[in-house]
Amino acid sequence: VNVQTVHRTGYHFQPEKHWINDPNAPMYFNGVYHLFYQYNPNGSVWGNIVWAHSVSKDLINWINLEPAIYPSKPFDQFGTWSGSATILPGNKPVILYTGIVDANQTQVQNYAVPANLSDPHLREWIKPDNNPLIVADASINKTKFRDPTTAWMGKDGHWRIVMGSLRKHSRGLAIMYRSKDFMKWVKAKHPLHSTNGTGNWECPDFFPVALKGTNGIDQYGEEYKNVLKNGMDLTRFEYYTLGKYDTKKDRYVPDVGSIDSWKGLRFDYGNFYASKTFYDTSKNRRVIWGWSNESDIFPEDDNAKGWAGIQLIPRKVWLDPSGKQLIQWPVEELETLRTQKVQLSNKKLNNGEKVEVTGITPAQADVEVTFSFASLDKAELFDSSWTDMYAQDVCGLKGADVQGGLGPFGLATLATENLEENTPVFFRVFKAQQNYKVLLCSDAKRSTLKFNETMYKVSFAGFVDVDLADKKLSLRSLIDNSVIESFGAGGKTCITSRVYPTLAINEKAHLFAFNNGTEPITIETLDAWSMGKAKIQY
Ligand code: DQQ
Repeated sequence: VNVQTVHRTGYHFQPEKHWINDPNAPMYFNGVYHLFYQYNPNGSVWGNIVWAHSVSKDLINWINLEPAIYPSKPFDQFGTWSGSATILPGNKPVILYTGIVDANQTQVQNYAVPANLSDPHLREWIKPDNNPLIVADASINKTKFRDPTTAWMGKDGHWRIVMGSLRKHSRGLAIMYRSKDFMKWVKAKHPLHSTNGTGNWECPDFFPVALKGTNGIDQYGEEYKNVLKNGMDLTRFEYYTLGKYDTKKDRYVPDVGSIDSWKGLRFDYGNFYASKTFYDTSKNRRVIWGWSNESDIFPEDDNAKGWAGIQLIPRKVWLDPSGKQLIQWPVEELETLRTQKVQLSNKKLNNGEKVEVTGITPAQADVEVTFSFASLDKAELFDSSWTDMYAQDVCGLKGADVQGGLGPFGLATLATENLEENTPVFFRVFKAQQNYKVLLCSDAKRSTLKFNETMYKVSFAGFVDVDLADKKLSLRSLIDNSVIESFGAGGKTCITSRVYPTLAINEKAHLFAFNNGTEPITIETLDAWSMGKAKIQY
């Protein structure tokens, strides 16, 4: 099988070749979704970054256009880095992006506008001569000053944006600027928010969520909370807090109990970075896009493939009724790619048993399963020394084949028949001092037999804050050749893994449900679909 194609995805967004990273300026405009993204037109490692541009009617099938923004002016000749779109009154989109102006990576903020608003695809973008709009003042670290957000308007009628930055060595900053006319921007006295100890913030995203329901909001009405998300460039993890944006003081304060640091909540506990949301007026929803890097960490691997990076399936995002976290779910349009369907129900799995899901294409599938169990009594004790550990460290200790009490049970994806290669996605329930702790793991440890030395095969994991009263746990996994995106408990905990099986590829891949805990598990229902290919027109 051709190295270039074997791990290419079937329904995730990828260009024909070369490197991609951050999704930029996603927006819905006049009936069309626009996705821009960081792209190297010359190779499969990061560099020569331009804004590639694709458009879609449904967020799944895409038409690739010419790059929309690329280095060409003194204010961006060393790079056109990430940014966002804002739709101004009068239905006029504008993009703010970071320009790199010299070899020292000095960063400024620029704008671009469509050359022709009546072109349904907005193919050509103009970078007017009054750029840059914002340059760092002496108090700002000018090589860490980037990734402007979508602008929002305050009650005073002035626009606001934030950029990610760093003060001293470890304080992450969301530096705020205000403007009356979108052209002249003035730095606010205080950042919107800052946190010591996180390191530099990249790709901040700041948006309101409704307190009730699953619809998105874009305005500051009465009933909202805010989300602030930041990317940590040191670890390539993002975390978010929930909190309240005080529109008078122009400051954001995370809720008590919303952890504002490395150990906070994540949109995704796996390979997911530089995400960005937008408000989709056509369906009154907020949609989040995330980028997933390869995990074959040597450039030789990406050069051999000829491509690197995918965009994950866009997810609808809303506030959990508890108010303590967000929920994410793949956009409903993805379901149009479902073809062949199989179903299992009421299937009991004793300790050590597994059942194969046949009749679909396991290398390219969408699986939804609900597990139930009779009792919580056999849950293992949660070791108090694990309290300070990351969930992924616990998953590293307690893999899918380490027998437990209530769990591990779940799906073995991209598997060979005997599981010598497989990426298990599974639950494990622990009994802690006061409550139960549910761990969801997506463990790449045995995902491939090849490249053992060079692969980033992490046992990604997150805890799932779920009520076990009904003694059920649900899981959905989107399996697509080299990616598995999993959604635990209806989208409370999401994990993406990138994996490169050598045997479990194409029609040789298998899918199983398994239980390696002493408590018997019942598959109440399992629905699995073969997934068709997304149409991506190059
Ligand atoms: N990627 C861009 C930057 C951003 C980083 C450069 C995050 O603007 O901070 O390609 O992945």
